[in-house]
Amino acid sequence: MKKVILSVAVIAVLGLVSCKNETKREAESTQTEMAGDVALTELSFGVRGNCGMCKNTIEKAVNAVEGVAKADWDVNKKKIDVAFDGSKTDAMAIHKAIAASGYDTEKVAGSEEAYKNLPGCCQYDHAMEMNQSGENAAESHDEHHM
Ligand SMILES: [Cu+2]
Repeated sequence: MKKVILSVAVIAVLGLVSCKNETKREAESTQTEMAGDVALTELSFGVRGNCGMCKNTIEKAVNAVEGVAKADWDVNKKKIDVAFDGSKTDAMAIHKAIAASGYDTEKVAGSEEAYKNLPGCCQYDHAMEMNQSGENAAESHDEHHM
């Protein structure tokens, strides 16, 4: 009989404890929204170049400009897509950065000095057409797709 009373007491105590623990504290969901996301300016323009190494050089030059969020040069189209924070930089600063790395853009001729220091395969033709469709190279050999 004693045992029964004891176990009832134990259960009662446990019950109390667990009740205490379960006091629901509804964490108010304070979802800090990243509302401060800056609106980026997107821009595409022609840039001459030959190959994957050119791509690295050009994109590196653009990414080094403060405020640039994206730089993607297309080797087939001879064109770059950039996105930047317009409060930190502007299109001309990006053209100049590319030109300083040795590459011609639609607006600024590439630095001759930097051009001379480019690897031989990267010394593109200054008469090269910019902003190409990019389709000639890719679609003339349909059989080779994937
Ligand atoms: Cu190259």
